[in-house]
Amino acid sequence: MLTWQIGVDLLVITILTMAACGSGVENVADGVCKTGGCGPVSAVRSDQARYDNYRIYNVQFDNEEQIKLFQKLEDQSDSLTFIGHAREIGQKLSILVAAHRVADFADILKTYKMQHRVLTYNFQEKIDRNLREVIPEGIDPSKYDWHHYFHLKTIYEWIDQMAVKYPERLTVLDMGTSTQGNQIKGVKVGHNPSNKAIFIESGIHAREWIAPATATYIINELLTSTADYVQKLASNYNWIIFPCVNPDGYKYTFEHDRMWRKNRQLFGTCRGVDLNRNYPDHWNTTGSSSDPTRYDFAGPTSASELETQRLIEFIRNNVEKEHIKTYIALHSYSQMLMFPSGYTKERVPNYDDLQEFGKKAAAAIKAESGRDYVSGSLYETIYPSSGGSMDWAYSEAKIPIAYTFELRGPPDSEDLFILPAAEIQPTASEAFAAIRAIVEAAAEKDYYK
Ligand code: 0X9
Ligand code: ZN
Repeated sequence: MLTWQIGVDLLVITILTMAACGSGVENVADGVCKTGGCGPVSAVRSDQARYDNYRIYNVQFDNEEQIKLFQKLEDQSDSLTFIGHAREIGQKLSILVAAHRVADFADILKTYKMQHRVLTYNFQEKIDRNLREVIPEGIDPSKYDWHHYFHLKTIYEWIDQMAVKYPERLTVLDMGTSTQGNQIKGVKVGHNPSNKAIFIESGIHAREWIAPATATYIINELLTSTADYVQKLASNYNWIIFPCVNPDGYKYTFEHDRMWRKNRQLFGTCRGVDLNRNYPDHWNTTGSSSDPTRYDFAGPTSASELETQRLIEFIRNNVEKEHIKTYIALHSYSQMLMFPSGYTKERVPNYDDLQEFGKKAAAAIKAESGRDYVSGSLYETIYPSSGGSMDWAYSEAKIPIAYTFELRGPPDSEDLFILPAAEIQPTASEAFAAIRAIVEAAAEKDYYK
């Protein structure tokens, strides 16, 4: 019976796919249309999450009653995806509301007289458009660019190809494997053993596709740009860059759920640890959850996850040897440049320097693209959270210049994490301008002596 049902399922999928594409099932890979004329192909996959008629609301909290109500609401419901938690008066929060909860949710807003805006009426449209911007797996990695999004496999093949092209300047690094056995691959650009190193981590959150794309953009710039300042950055520093430190999650966003954030560790009936809550620095003390169903689940214990252990081990083994003096974690969205700490409002010893460099970086972005980025300590800027990689890198690995970037879009983005591919290049370019500003300002203050 089961076999028969599966057989029918597959048949229906095949027929629908052929009809949708008009030219055969071979045009569809991983829910992505190769010809561009397929429409929302993901609709025909039986095992892909869909967000048809899901709405994004942006709500504002004007009193304690509303805050308490929304804290309760988040606790009670898995059909409301909160992008952050309800915390303080004046705060604005985006919430993705499942289609079947729209009426109920609108009623709550009305009943409690809450200021709000609807940012998006059908979130699936955003996802469908975004999936059409993905180049199918299996393409020649020389076609890699910053106008589309790419599968993990293609990113890794592109890295290997760049290593062949630039053998003197690029070394492929292997951090080890993830929970599900995927490689965590990175690069070192630069070979002068006395250079100080800049470490960049991205993709710790699976759905933030702009982060790995920005990391590969920076690798490419360092290797290919003829601009004077880039040449200088490439020859005066070594760059250690891991574009995808959560490969299982990243793959899952392409294959099953565009909104997945955590790793894919199994906890009975649900999965995933938020790897940016799993680090052993004031682990699970604030802004994280002990519940594995939550998006910010800190894990069963600190550093419980293989991906966390791999990164910690890599940094411990290399921080001295490679003179790592700067740690950058790339995320999206909200347009923020944040430094430690995440878990406390107490200021770190070099707060003033980090604030000054952050301000310079935000000014560099403003000058380049006109975009507004806010800088400040993580606790003050976005929300309190503990167990983040940046806090660990700063406090335990003693890397004195540490930032977490929240890349585009703006805090009230209608796309949430689904940044249109047309914005990859400008976003990556402004992020690189910010890193340049931080590195140059830190150099002036002798952080790389
Ligand atoms: O919540 C997060 O992990 C980050 N925001 S995101 O929307 N990209 O998920 C920012 C906070 C990072 N927290 C620490 N590093 N402590
Ligand atoms: Zn993130």
